[in-house]
Amino acid sequence: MMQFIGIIVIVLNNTSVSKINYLYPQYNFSMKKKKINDWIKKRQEHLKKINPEEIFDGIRQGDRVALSSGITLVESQNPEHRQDANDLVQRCLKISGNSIRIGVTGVPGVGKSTFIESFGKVLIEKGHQLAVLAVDPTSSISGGSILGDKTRMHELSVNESAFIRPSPAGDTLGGVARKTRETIILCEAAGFDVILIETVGVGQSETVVKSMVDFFLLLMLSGAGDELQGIKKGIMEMADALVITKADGDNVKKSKMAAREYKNAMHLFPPNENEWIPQVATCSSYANEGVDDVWEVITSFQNQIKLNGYFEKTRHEQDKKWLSETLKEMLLNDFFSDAKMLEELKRMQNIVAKGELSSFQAAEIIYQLYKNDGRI
Ligand SMILES: Nc1nc2c(ncn2[C@@H]2O[C@H](COP(=O)(O)OP(=O)(O)O)[C@@H](O)[C@H]2O)c(=O)[nH]1
Ligand SMILES: [Mg+2]
Repeated sequence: MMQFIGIIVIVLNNTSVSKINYLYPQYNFSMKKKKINDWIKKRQEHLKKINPEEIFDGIRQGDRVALSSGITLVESQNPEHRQDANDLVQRCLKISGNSIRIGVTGVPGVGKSTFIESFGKVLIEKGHQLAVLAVDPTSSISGGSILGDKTRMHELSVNESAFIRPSPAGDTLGGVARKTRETIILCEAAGFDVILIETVGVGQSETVVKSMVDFFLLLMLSGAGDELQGIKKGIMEMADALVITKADGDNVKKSKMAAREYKNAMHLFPPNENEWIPQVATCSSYANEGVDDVWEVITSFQNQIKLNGYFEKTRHEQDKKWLSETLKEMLLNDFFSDAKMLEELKRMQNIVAKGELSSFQAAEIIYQLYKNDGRI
């Protein structure tokens, strides 16, 4: 009887896979499943062998394999790895911080990855070591910009002075951001002195990236209205420099005009506390024009705010912010992974829906229950 059931299950499984394959011939799901399982197995075996002390020694010597293993440890979703990851980050923290952290943002298609490729080459020629990270909360759903980035950053990805790591997968933007922040520390400990963080322009991710970088670069297209570009005024206000991309061919004149308009618009923004005046420029990654100038702007920014103390001050403020953010994330995870609390929440949702209690009263009751459970 058991064998019989087993056969039926297999037959059903095969049918459903071939049905999916028939409906979506562009994807081979049975192949994909095997590939994913192999990858997970390989990753788990790899993590078993990881020893934070050895990784730290490797990272300190600038060993890329060790750095990749360290990042894999930091990114691991397995709670058993958390302590080792914390140990590693703690060790790296002591030799980190000696870098400029740059956030690069703009709507998809504006030319971020292509810009990073040519900007990266400029930096490497100047003797810098460059790490490129990404914060893309959509990458775990869509499969991400990983593929696109690898092809756009072809030369960088094979250069010994550059290290490219795609966005970590995660359920929440907060989770993705925490992992990226820890990855910055690991990269710095490995000797990378310029950290570029590419973000997809989807609103919230910009704010999160702003809170982990020293310099925030906003790339814009000429000719497309602000609304079209999905860029909110708030994001323009966060920018330390605004660069109009693709200023080549027929686009040169339009780009210069757009730059002038943005310059005027930015005069109206309130002045920055660090006294930096945001710069507006144009560039073409294709023609390699204006790319050097962006680095010059960043260097003068760095000189100015190191001199007036805001470089350190901002980093300390960011550390404080991240302490509370991480704590919030931990508390939320603790609550929402508790079956008893979730059951109570569901019960209260029904009561609130019937109008027997207000949302606030219900929340208070659940919170008290959580507290009395000794959770806080
Ligand atoms: N003409 C021109 N096209 C560019 C330039 N930079 C990028 N592109 C093109 O714009 C498209 C989007 O570029 P990509 O770097 O992937 O944008 P991202 O989505 O912001 O990372 C690609 O087709 C690029 O080839 C440039 O400097 N000039
Ligand atoms: Mg990209």
